[in-house]
Amino acid sequence: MSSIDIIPITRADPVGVRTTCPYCGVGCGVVATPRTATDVAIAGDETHPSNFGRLCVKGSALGDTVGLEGRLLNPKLRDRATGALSDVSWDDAIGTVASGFARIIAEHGADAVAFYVSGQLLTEDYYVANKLMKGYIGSANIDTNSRLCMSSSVAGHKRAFGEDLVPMNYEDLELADLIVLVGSNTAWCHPILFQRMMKVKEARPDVKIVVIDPRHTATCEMADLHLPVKPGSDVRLFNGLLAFLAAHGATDAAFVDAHTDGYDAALSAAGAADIEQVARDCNVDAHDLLNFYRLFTRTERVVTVYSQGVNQSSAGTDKVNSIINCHLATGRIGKPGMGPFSFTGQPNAMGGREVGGLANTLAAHLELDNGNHRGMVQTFWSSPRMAARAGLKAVELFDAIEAGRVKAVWIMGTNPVVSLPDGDRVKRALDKCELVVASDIIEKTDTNAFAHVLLPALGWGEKEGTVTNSERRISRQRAFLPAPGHARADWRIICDVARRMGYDGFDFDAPHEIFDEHARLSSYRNDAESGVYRAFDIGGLSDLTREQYDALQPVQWPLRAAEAASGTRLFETGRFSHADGRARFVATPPRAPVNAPDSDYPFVLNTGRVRDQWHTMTRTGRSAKLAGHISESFIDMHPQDALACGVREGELARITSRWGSMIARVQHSGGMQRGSVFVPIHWNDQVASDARVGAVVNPVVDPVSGEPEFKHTPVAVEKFHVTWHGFSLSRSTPVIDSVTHWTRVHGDRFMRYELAGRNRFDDSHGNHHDWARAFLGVDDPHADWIEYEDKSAGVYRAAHVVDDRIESCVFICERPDLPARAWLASLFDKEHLSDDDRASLLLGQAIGKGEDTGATVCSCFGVGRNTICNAIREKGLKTAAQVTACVKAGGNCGSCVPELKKLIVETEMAQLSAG
Ligand SMILES: Nc1nc2c(c(=O)[nH]1)N[C@H]1C(S)=C(S)[C@@H](COP(=O)(O)OP(=O)(O)OC[C@H]3O[C@@H](n4cnc5c(=O)[nH]c(N)nc54)[C@H](O)[C@@H]3O)O[C@H]1N2
Ligand SMILES: Nc1nc2c(c(=O)[nH]1)N[C@H]1C(S)=C(S)[C@@H](COP(=O)(O)OP(=O)(O)OC[C@H]3O[C@@H](n4cnc5c(=O)[nH]c(N)nc54)[C@H](O)[C@@H]3O)O[C@H]1N2
Ligand code: SF4
Ligand SMILES: [Mo]
Repeated sequence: MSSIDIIPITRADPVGVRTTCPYCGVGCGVVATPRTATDVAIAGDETHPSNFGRLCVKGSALGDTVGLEGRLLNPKLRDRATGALSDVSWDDAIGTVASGFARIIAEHGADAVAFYVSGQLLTEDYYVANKLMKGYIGSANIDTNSRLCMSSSVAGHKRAFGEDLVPMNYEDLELADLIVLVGSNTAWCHPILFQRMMKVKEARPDVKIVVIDPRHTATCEMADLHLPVKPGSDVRLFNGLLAFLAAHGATDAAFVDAHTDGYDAALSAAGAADIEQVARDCNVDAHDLLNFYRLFTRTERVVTVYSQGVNQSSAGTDKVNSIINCHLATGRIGKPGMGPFSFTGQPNAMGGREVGGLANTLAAHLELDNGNHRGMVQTFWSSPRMAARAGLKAVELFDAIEAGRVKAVWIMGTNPVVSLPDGDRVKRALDKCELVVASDIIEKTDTNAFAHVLLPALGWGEKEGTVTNSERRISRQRAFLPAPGHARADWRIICDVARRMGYDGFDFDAPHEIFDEHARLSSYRNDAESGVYRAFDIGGLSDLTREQYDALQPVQWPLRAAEAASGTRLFETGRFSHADGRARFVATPPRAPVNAPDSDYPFVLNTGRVRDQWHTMTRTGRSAKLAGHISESFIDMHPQDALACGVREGELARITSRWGSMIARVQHSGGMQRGSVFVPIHWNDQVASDARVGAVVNPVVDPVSGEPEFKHTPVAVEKFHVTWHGFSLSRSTPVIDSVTHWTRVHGDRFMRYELAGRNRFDDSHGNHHDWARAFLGVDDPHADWIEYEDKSAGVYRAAHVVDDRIESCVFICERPDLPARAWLASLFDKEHLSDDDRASLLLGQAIGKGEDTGATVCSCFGVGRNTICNAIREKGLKTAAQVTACVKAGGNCGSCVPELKKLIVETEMAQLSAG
């Protein structure tokens, strides 16, 4: 392995660098102050208009994730015979990629190669990737994980507005009197926007919040009304609303006449305003439904927020349009405090859409299926060719790879083995593919395991560029750390390959040059007369010098060259982007999800996110602080459903669909309706033995957008039998192959493994002692080894001590009834174990250290559930603010406040029923 160049930071007086959070689409400003190359102080940027200084728990923990552990720091090639990876020079790596792509294009045509990119790339990276594939290679086989995320919104916006436009500003959330959250767990997924809404609600208690979600989520803790709809029934609900608005004379006929087309057809497709019938179809209480419809009818200032419960559906695009229809019908769009608001998932979902990173779009909001647009872009680029038709959308793309039609793929900044539906098929496809190239910051991912060429990219804090957030605000990501090892910026890697393939048009030396080209293209012939008007125009940001680009303040588009100010909400003049300037209603007759539950697969699998993890955990998974909240994957289900499946809370179960299976621990959050199960998306083969839920998800897609139906797969649930449960904490990696089921959890000074096994511990199958020593890798017979065994109860505990410091320990029990992990973890902080510590290891519980604090609720201050509930009970606390004052929980980022509210209610209920 070649050496890792780490340039030490030797600033006597560290300077904070203003940058943007690399996680969600809220796009919060961060001030990062590096103290060393791996130690960075993180604070919210008070001047940033997204967050005004606040950060959620993931943002606050960014400092934990910048270390070099696990980083990919050298280009690597895989030996096809042995499968081994070896370091190569950049020159070799770029040569291998360029010649590999060129050969396959020469032999099989441009459509035999593809890029699969990501809404986490910076706009500059994305721009050159798209330019290379569409304008130089001449294929549109570039698609992105935004296909899995925002493509139904993109398609819905285009149908309604004539362009992919999110008209809203964050401020509109504060100006609204009613906020409807559809398929959005805002409290966990867009926490800073959630906090902004909560602040308004505190100041103006009349503001109403309605949540439409099959699950009772943390977001519901703050809602006035929760409609636990039948999964997939949103179109029916909003069609019913449209009919209700019409029946009650609540539409804005003047707006509809002046600015829209298609109202009558949409209304007639919506069906009758029959509350009872809609309530039955959506499986909600008719009274609650009527309340919602009335609230919507009488409140002028309504914002309808939607996220993945809407987009990730086989009717995703129709869901989007059924929502927009209600806003168009009431004229509630383009005005303060009202409109449809698609919250974007990834930090640069919007930037990717601006540069046309989807297989069916062109750059700068131009259309691939429009010959005029194609000609314009080709002229602007002076490129040798131009893709003539739409390329393959993500799911189709991997089908084509499996079928051998696409023979080379370059994956950048995404982990499709984990995140695409039918994940085992993705594995098979990549396994067959002639040339798989992956650019990542981490070496070991489920996807990189299939790559022939690994390209080390610069990560957050090392790279320079721009991102665009949910309200169309462009912010700079700035570097504050040195480039580690041989990692290079994504844009540079792409340009290096393009140049090696012999293409001009990629002679960029710095990201501001790319941004300038992007800005100029956005305003190129962008006027009403040319017939290619589009609202996306950042001509006002052309010609920025490097210094101006470096100093760029967060700024919203549109920002036309002639205009000094930006930041208006869109559609204020009632003009939309269709050629005639009018918006379109879209008729959305309700459709049932493609795959319905049946007797073999009786439950609907819903998948989504948890508060403290980001996607496939390559970054958040490295933070011990973030691991505390939820450390293992789980299957959340209704207790009666669990009973029917023969599983109890805390036990392991296997979920199976027609596509695949996975294993996780059953839990009852109390928020699931009967017939539905929920599993988080984050855990994968790097961190668990069998917890990749993507393997189970059906590959059904929305017919318009191609977005997968991640929220609706028919599945069966059965108990996963094991003979023992356990966990280990160790400073070095244990021999995990001998364990049936495991999950790895990052600790500060150790790795924790949650374990379960099927083997018997007895004289003929090997005893606990031998197993534990082999597992922890202790072969010295004289090792300092503390051990306790109760054969009749199937309980075993052992610890290995080196120089009076704990090295590792393992706890085993026949039942899933194990001691708390927190006090054991604290032993790893000690240089010397006391006699009490040794005794407590034998006893399996802390001696004289008070209570078990329970699972972490507040990650910032590490406050556990039991501590919080005890304080609520003993001190009679009634509000989240009182809990914060008493035990600190919720006092930093505030992400746990909805959970504090839930614990207050639960504790009060428990007290009532007890006494
Ligand atoms: N903590 C955290 N935050 C994140 C991310 C993360 O990984 N972790 N990822 C970011 C990204 S890329 C994205 S796209 C966003 C996603 O943000 P969200 O969309 O808020 O998150 P999800 O958990 O995917 O799903 C939202 C909700 O949709 C509900 N749902 C399921 N089926 C239906 C249905 O038929 N109708 C309705 N109305 N609702 C339904 C689910 O129960 C779930 O609560 O989060 C972003 N923020
Ligand atoms: N079942 C189910 N599946 C889903 C979803 C769901 O709700 N349910 N949601 C879908 C959605 S909305 C999304 S957005 C996707 C997300 O899914 P992915 O995009 O697959 O998830 P990430 O873990 O964000 O992958 C990002 C990868 O890029 C790497 N990386 C980080 N920074 C950089 C960089 O600067 N350059 C490069 N080259 N690489 C970098 C990371 O290490 C990681 O491997 O998952 C989708 N999949
Ligand atoms: S809400 Fe949290 S994850 Fe999203 S951008 Fe802000 S700090 Fe980052
Ligand atoms: Mo996403």
